[in-house]
Amino acid sequence: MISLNLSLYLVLDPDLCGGPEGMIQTARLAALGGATLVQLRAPAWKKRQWLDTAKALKAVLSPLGVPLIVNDHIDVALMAGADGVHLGQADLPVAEARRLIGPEKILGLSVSNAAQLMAVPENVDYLGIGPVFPTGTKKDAAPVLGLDAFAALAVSSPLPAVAIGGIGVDECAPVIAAGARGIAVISAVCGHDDPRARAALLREKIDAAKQSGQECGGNWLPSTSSGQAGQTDLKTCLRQG
Ligand code: TZP
Repeated sequence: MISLNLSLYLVLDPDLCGGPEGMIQTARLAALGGATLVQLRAPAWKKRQWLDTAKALKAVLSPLGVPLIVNDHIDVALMAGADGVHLGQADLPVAEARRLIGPEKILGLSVSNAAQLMAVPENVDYLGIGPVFPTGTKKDAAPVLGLDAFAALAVSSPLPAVAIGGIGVDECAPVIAAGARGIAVISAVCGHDDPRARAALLREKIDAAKQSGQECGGNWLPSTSSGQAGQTDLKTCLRQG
């Protein structure tokens, strides 16, 4: 599989990023600033717009070594040569999506509660868990989890998880300490004057939080079996450090 660094996952929104051109420009600048993964997400668009924009994004992101993920539309991902797809709970089933995209591409799945987490099928590479905090960006978002419920899900997740929903600069450290492998953001980068500087600042906070976690034993990532005890140890260590 393409190497997967979930640290700073930029999700592009046409309204907040200024349409297709703004999305392409934002993606390029954010990747230069430290975004590690970019997702094209445009629920209101027609397919041709998806395809044209996905191809343009792939062209700017490939030279920078940043994978492109396409939300929902497997046909668009394949035609554009994207690096993976991200599915919501109401999108096409994971098993069939995997069959279409093959074993090498990245496959992500959104999860909003414990029942969905328990039901995560095989063949998924990462989870997006949220919304962790209130967000104005996704109108039909699931109920807000809050940090503690997010931590409970992240700790019991069998897969690396990114936190999504209402995350800005100040939320990076708490969600990483709660077990996120990275953060996924829209409004924290899209629509800002300087997306490159925003991405760099977010990356700095994320990397610092991961570093603190490692200094606190490094056994707290959700893909390990440390569970709730590891989480408590981490919190204690971070408070002391
Ligand atoms: N899924 C859950 S919350 C959300 C999505 C796509 C929106 C996140 O946007 P923001 O602006 O980072 O809160």
